[in-house]
Amino acid sequence: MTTTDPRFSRIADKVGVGERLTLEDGLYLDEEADLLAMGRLANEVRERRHGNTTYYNTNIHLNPTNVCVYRCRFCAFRADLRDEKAYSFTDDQARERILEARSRGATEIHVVGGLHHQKKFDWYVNLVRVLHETCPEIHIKAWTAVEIAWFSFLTKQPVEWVLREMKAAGLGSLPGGGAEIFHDEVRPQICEHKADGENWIHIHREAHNLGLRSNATMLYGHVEGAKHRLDHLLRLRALQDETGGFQTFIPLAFHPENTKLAHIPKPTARMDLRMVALARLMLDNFDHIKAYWIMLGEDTAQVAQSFGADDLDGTVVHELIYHDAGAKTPEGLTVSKLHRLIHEAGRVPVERDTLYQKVVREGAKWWVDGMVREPSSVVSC
Ligand code: V47
Repeated sequence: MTTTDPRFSRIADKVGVGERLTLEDGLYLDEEADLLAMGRLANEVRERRHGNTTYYNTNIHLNPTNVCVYRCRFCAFRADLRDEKAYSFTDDQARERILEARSRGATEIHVVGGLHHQKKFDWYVNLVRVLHETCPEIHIKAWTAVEIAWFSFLTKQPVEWVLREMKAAGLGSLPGGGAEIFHDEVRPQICEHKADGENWIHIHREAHNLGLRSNATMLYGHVEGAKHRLDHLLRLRALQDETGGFQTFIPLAFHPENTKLAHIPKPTARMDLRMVALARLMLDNFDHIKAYWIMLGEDTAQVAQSFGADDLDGTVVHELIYHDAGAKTPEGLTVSKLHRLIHEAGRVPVERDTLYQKVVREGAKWWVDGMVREPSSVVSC
């Protein structure tokens, strides 16, 4: 133990016997606790759940359009219709992307983008259909709750209808984006007009009720404070108690470059590690905490594996949202590089698919060597 603070000891005792931490415990951990002591405690929880395993997946990203009706102050990716950088994928481009995914041996395509005011719901649902029909074996993790809310607005149909349509077209699960910070002291300051915290929670509840799994995120390091972060985590924990439908929590560090909040410095590695540990300790009903290497950077993602994280996300390949905002990481990583990040952290890499089924491949080489790899078998973790 690196601290003698009795408040920390009480929290450690609770964690030791699996007792749930309170809002007050969370505020103390966020604002005052010794970082190394907290990291060690979070690491104990992580090792109790996952031993020495760190998960990763072979995936590819597709951001079908950057044109967006919203003007989120933290976003560097969005464009107006007539901007030089504005783009929208055609069906052929979508097909090409998923065929690239297949040729790289990907088990997942991650699809999120802007809310294009000239595209109808059909354009979005057709994209999922095209991807699914081209490569039905690749899991489609698509649309943040904010996009689902937009589709419901466009069609004047309930969220449940939107989700059923998407599922019928081939949607496999929902990513965790669009959550930002739920608290209404913060949300209007960073993403005015878009689906509020209650709506985000409602959409994930509906998805879980339809048997779709989803992820959850929290964007930190901008104008929020500890009480907003804790409010966010506790709302996620409450929904998870209700549905059990979340798979993983991903703390997302704000990247300020090219955004309306460019004056705010990027969170430090200390804050990044504190958020990973805080999430592992507070979200006692989440199986996984993801250290998304793209946004943490490879170095911090390595250390995060000893601060509560058990997953690094994947190969990614085409990343725009963070790179438009100044991320210095590569846009993708090879499987062998991911293995290195995990091995060097003293962990054992295990490839998973989107639903955390273990992927077993045959042969010693990976797609990085130009070989087509399809999952040879998938077994339950
Ligand atoms: O909702 C946008 C964030 C999210 C910036 O579910 C920014 O597996 C920092 O949710 N600085 C989208 N963050 C990405 C996302 C995600 C990523 C990886 C895996 C999964 C998953 C989900 O990115 C947005 C927003 O919170 N974001 N701009 C920025 N400048």
